[in-house]
Amino acid sequence: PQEQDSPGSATAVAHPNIALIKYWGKRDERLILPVTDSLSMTLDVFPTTTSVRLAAGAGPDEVTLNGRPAEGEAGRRITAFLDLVRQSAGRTERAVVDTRNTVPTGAGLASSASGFAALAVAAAAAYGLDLDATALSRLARRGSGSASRSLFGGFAVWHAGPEHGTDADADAGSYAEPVPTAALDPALVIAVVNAGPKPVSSREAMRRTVDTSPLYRPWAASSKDDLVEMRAALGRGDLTAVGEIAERNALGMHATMLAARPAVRYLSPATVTVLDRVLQLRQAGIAAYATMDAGPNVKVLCPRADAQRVADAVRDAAPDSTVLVAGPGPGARLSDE
Ligand code: 2P0
Repeated sequence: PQEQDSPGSATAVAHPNIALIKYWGKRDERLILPVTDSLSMTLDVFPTTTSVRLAAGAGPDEVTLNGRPAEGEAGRRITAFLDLVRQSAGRTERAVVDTRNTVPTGAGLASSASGFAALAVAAAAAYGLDLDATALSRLARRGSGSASRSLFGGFAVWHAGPEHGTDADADAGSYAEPVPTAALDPALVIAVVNAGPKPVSSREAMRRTVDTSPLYRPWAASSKDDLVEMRAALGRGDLTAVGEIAERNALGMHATMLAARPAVRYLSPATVTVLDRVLQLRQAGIAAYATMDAGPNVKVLCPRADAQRVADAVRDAAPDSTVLVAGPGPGARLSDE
């Protein structure tokens, strides 16, 4: 509900989200339409702050990422996204974009989710597009699929949208929305075992998995069932079931990649060490469950009351990692920074 700073200029903040039911695979690369629905928790750590200011005169957009000019693929994706916003708004001004990530970029820690969610909110306001949260979610999706979910705080589901029909129907049907939950007090213990950039982009890895992995279709089918069970578990506030479903869905996703040709393997020895410790925690009666994205880092879902004990155990298992405790965080919004 905040007002933008001035006409043609706006700043937005967004947080990353971690999927408990994963998005892995597109059915349309241009529109970023996923094969399956996915469901995530938005975090209260690692915000991205992005400002967009319209500038007079011809020339390319100026994009700064953590104080340095954005180069290569990152710069191209941001410009392509701004082109889409300009086209929707019927405007032509170029933009000066300044974005600050507090999370390592490209390390499987959802920097593109917070990044494109913040950019969608700031750019829409700067170019005078009056969009509600659903429309902003759809727009953010065009930057990076997972960004559609960071429009919302807490738990959000991203609908794949209708498989048949026109592009316009598919686009309209593919957005995120909040998921109703009973009282839950979850924490996500994040073990950053390696903050370096990933060896294969998730975009390329998804494409290769869909095109070559014999395990892809079975996982996509089972993910539909996982989503139904996950919604039910959230609805009754059953964090143990939420964790169980999330862990099996993530391991299944990694199995699809391991079966791709050539294989995509994001998990490292440190990942497996942490997974072993999570299993030991469960044997000791703690409802701790792991999920991993396009990188070796492990996120452990557990009751908030157990988060310190889980964090200590993970630090002990992987002494070279950085471990922090996150909770559910807010959706993307304009800021007066
Ligand atoms: C997710 N991931 O659901 C999944 C799980 C990584 C593993 O979304 O090509 O950066 O920009 O739509 O959203 C990472 O992929 O991919 C991702 P694009 P994105 O969070």
